[in-house]
Amino acid sequence: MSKMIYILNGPNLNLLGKREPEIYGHDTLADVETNCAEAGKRPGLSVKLLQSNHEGELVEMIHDARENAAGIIINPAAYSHTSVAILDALNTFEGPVLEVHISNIHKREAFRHHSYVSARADGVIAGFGVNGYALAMQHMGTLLA
Ligand code: CA2
Repeated sequence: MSKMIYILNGPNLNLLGKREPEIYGHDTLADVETNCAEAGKRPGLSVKLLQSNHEGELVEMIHDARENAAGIIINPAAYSHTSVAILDALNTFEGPVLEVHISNIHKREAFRHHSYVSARADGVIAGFGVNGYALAMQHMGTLLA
């Protein structure tokens, strides 16, 4: 049976592919889900991609993952830089957590250089564009083999 991976996305990422393509590219979250499902086939992983603009909803998605997912890939978006609540929720999750940023947060404004989530993440990918999600899926396959 395949192992379920939750791919969680924070605020404004519903606009992916529709605004600011010079920073975030042309692919949409639907494309990300398709690419991650493809990347998960060989290692036997299935994916559920979720997005919310609300911090508490993201916390509840992580609680849901505690019961229903073997691993979490998360792009917390702006909450990366502010949310102790999301960090605390991730600390209650027992499986691997991989953090993805589409842009290279270290090349951008100083306030984006720190991520609370990185204190829990088993790995961080930044600046690989939306391909970072599929790369994280590949690594998830290794971690859960
Ligand atoms: O590079 C990333 O993936 C970020 O997590 C994206 C966040 C930003 O606050 C982080 O510092 C880095 C912003 C997500 C906004 O998403 C949009 C997508 C398309 C158009 C407009 C916003």
